[in-house]
Amino acid sequence: MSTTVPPEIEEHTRTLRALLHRWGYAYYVLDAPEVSDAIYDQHYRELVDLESRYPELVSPDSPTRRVGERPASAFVSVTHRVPMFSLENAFSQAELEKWGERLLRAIGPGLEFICELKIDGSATALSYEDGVLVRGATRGDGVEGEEITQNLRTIRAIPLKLLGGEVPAVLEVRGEAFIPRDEFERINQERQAAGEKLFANPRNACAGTLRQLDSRVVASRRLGFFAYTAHYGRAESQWEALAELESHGFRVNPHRSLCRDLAEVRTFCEHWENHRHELPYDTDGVVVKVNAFDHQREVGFTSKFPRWAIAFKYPAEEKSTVVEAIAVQV
Ligand code: NMN
Repeated sequence: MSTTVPPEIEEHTRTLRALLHRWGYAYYVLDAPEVSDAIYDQHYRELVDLESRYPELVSPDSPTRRVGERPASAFVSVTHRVPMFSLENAFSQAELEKWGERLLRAIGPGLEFICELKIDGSATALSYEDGVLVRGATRGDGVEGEEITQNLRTIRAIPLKLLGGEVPAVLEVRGEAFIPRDEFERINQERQAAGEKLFANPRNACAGTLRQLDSRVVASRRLGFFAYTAHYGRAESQWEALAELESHGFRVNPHRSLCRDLAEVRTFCEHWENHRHELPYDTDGVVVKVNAFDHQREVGFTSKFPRWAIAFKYPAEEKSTVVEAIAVQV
């Protein structure tokens, strides 16, 4: 940093940033604000003010750097450090059980499954180096995606810098960016008022938003993010990996379950098939994985998919909203 910045100002800037990071994390990831909006905003404005008075103080991990920058002219292709595979689907409990029984035969006693909600958004890859977010990309074809770092930085639940004392030199995170239902309605109302084409559903709205060349548009929409995979971490199982992601400051979906048998897997899937509409975001199924990484390695991959994971898809629903609306009016 330049010597023209008084050391006490430098120190104060660091303190402000640390406070805003902590309060943003409590607010956006834990859903448990530590201070009022007025206090948060007052400190935020103070930091903006200092950074504009002393541009030497601006750093990429500052909470003020989430607001979007100049529009890009095009997206650049990037090769994922670890390919992003797609999952085999199970469209019925019978198919899911057939998959589970095959694994039971291959692995035997001690096999555990983990169930996670399948969020209906856009799969994205985040790369952290020495704890700092250096790149974010779309899934693309799983091998190559488009670099959309600037857009992903605007999502408040994505840490610009990992939390926690010891951070790995490299951490590859996978997660789902999504648009909550109420935000989807708000965006469509805004588009209708502007005479623009409406988005068909939150998933399309999310994909369309992430491919905006102007990250200020992305910043103006409230996207959410749930992390679900960590590569190069310390965990020995998917359950531990999710806890590790939480310890680094990511939002991980709380509705997950470690299951000792297929009956427990079935109970989880049935529960969420019936209760999914109570969630403020769309889900289209449940991802079931073999929990232990040793067991995952033991069964490996087919030519297309990992053998140790499957996506249980809820049956597609009839579009009955209009009928319901009429029924309510009568
Ligand atoms: O654009 P950001 O900084 O994320 O803030 C958006 C809104 O969210 C602001 O109104 C701000 O007050 C609020 N917010 C509140 C807290 C808090 O701890 N009360 C934290 C982050 C954002």
